[in-house]
Amino acid sequence: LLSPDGHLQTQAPSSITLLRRKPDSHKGSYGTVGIIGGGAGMIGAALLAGRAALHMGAGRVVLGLLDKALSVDTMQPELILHSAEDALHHPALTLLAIGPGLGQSSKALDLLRQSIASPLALLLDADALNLLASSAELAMAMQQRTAASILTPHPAEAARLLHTSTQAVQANRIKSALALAQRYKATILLKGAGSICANEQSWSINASGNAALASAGQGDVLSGIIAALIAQGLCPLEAVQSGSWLHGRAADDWRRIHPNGIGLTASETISYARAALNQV
Ligand code: NPW
Ligand code: AMP
Ligand code: MG
Repeated sequence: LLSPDGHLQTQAPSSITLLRRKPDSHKGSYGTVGIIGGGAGMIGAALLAGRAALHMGAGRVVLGLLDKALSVDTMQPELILHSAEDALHHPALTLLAIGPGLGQSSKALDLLRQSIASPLALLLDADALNLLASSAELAMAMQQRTAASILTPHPAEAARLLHTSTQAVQANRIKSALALAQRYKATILLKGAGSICANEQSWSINASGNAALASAGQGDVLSGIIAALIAQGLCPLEAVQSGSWLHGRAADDWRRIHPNGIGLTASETISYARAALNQV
């Protein structure tokens, strides 16, 4: 790791302005996000990611749910719902995001193995990271990938991926993010206050966001946001920088009217992030 460039991101990343709509565009112009997750008891995580991707401008969102209890999201009927296997092989996907509510069953492991072997850009979050951390074979497969890989761990997930402790990750967050980028040949978002965006060449610290985001499902929403930005053409580093900035900005805007920062739900964060995207 030869002292790569780094900076503090205090303003909206300029790549957000690349997301303007052309007058003659159509839904196919804005990509199709595939999201694999939503195992027993955790369908909500996949729904949050899918709803966030729609609100952040993805042309279409296909959810592949492990738990087949749901055939429509009545709160968000725009979402296309499939079994996880069918979604994985959907012909129109621009990228795959796997992990929100995935669980760690043998079926989840098999879906992750197939996703890593896919030629599509791939975002790994939540249980996909936990499964990756416990398989040397999958870690090696990450090195063989030809398309982009994006990992969005919180500190505990990062510690599992680096086979170290959460305290060690937090004691040197930039070094940990760079080590993850190298070990998994991926763009990294190491989450938590002051999220680190990194690839093997560079890093930045996101300055937006606040402790209102310390609530269930916020990471699942952020996965959907980043996936939508990639579907619309941002490169992985731009997408994690812009996505984490917009997610943080959503919480900062919400906190202006809720100054103690208590009670922001992940669902509510989605519409604030959409407003932030439309104001840049
Ligand atoms: P502690 O011990 O609480 O202090 P896990 P998960 C630590 C799904 N979800 N700094 C934290 O530490 C996800 O998508 C489903 C330091 C704890 O030990 C996953 O698939 C929802 N430590 C699955 O649940 C909504 C930090 O991480 C550990 C930290 C499991 O994901 C919720 C917890 O992490 C959820 O998203 C920080 N900034 N942040 C649904 N509605 O369906 C976290 N930790 O054990 O990986 O569990 O993140 O909840
Ligand atoms: P997850 O743990 O996967 O649900 O992700 C939590 C999300 O909320 C990540 O984007 C974190 O960066 C963000 N977050 C949690 N706590 C804070 C905090 N105290 N300050 C800023 N962002 C936070
Ligand atoms: Mg999470």
